[in-house]
Amino acid sequence: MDAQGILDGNLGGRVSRRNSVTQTFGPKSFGPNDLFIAIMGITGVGKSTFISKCTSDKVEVGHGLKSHTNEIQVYSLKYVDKTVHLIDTPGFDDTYRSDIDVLKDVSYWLNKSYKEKNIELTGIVYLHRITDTRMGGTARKDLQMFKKLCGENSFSSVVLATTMWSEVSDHDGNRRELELRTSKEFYGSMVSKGSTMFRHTGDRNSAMNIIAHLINKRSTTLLNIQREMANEGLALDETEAGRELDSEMIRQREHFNKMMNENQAKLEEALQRKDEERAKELAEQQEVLREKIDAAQKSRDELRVDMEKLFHEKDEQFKKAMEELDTERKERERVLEEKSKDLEAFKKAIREAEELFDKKRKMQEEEMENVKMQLEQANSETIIVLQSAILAMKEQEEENNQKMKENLARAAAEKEQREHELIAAQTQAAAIMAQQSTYPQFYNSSPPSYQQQPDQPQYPPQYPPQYPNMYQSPPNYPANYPASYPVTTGDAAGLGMAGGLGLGLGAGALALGCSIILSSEMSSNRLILKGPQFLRDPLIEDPPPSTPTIPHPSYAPTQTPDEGQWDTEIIE
Ligand SMILES: Nc1nc2c(ncn2[C@@H]2O[C@H](COP(=O)(O)OP(=O)(O)OP(=O)(O)O)[C@@H](O)[C@H]2O)c(=O)[nH]1
Ligand SMILES: [Mg+2]
Repeated sequence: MDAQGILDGNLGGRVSRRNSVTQTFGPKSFGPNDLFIAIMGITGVGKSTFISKCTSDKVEVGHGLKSHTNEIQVYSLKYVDKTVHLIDTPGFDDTYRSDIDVLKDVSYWLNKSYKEKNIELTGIVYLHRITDTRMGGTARKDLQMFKKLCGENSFSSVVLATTMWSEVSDHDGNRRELELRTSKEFYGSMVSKGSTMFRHTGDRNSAMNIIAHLINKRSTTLLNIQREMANEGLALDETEAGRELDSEMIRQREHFNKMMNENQAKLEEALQRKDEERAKELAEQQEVLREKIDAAQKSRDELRVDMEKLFHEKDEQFKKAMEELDTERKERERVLEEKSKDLEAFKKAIREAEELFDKKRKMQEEEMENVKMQLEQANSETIIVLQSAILAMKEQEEENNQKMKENLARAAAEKEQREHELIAAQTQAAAIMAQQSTYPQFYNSSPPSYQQQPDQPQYPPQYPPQYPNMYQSPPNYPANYPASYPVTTGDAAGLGMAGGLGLGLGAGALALGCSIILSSEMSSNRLILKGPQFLRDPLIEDPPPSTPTIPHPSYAPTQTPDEGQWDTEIIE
């Protein structure tokens, strides 16, 4: 493609060159200022959305029916002097993957990070949709698995956060929250062992309050699955979570077996009746059931892996996936380089074409001047010939100029198109790089700083003097604290209703109720203040003057964080 080509309307084919830039990602070590928080819950509860509120990284959020987080991803953010790594986990009931794969992925990450990087979690955020009308089979199973995965000793590092409050009425939300909190089968057993319930209202403040709550605990925890596999050398099927899943699969297999037996009787009956069509249909159903039973058995076998085997299996998968990503990245970089060179060459050709256009126009003008001079000196015989020659030249010139102008305009449009293509190629290359750098194992590149939004308060607003009071949720709110005092009208209705229903809300449960309400209140802008005295709602009557303000111990100033107080160690 050259200048004349452009003026002639020939924009040329794309040049193809092979060239690639390779970039390696080395292992990263973590220090005491690296804190790890896992975000868990069944698929679609809003784990990725929650993370996207905390970090400026692009987090893949699902908007369709298919599950979006297929493997573990780590997103990091700066929080004062800490780097918080949020671990986005795949949810059970994933539409693509079996529960076994999910358990394997989660166990792999937790054990690998613990064994090889000495990483213990600062906390776990377990999300649940408050919109769910009941704790369905999957949610129940997932919660069971989650409890077994963590173990009672880690319950105090768990935040049980409910999402999608905008989609539910206060009445329903309060009722469901109360049921979750009080039922032992749901959160009751965890809350009684130190888990804290939060309402996640869907905004950044709310998400960061939860993160800050866990950071303020200033401790890390060793999960059941880590202790069992990494310390005690148990195979996955011997761990509590593995056993839970195994018995689930046995239940499934028995269920399918029962269905098969029932089907078999129907099949024999159909054969006796010589109802071939029905018999064929039932035989096909039997085949499907047999496949399901085989799959359940295969999954059970897959659970029989110890930590070393699990590492090997996953490392191989990881290596393969990394190689695929690397190939894809190189290809995208090649395309990117090709496109940018192509675009540069094209821009140069356009510049030259514009110069050539000017030159040609000047030449035409000179030629025209020449003919005009001849016309001045012409005699009556040649004057007519010259005049018609001038006319023809003018017409030709106009036509040529018009064409060249149109071709230049087309070239400019093509240039714009190629610029867009280049940007798209850049975005694609960046996406693959980002994927590589956050790929399952560990976050290997420097995390982006937490971006303060101009209209959002700083996290934390004044650090360290008030730290950690501002974000601390009082886990054991004094039982004798007046119920109406820190409660909003909606919450008061909820509590009143709870009392009216006589659900056995004792002082302890009431205390926990207040704790939840405070947690949810803390997540709104207006309540980022210290101490219970600031938590009153203007709509609620002030307590009688005689009511003493009871400072809760958790509001007492604690030590300013310094590296020595964190449980993690520097990893070389
Ligand atoms: N109304 C409302 N919608 C939400 C909230 N959180 C998430 N969503 C929506 O719920 C859908 C699923 O959210 P995700 O963040 O992808 O859920 P996930 O838990 O990461 O799902 P998986 O990756 O499949 O396990 C998306 O359409 C979100 O926009 C919330 O607090 N309120
Ligand atoms: Mg997700």
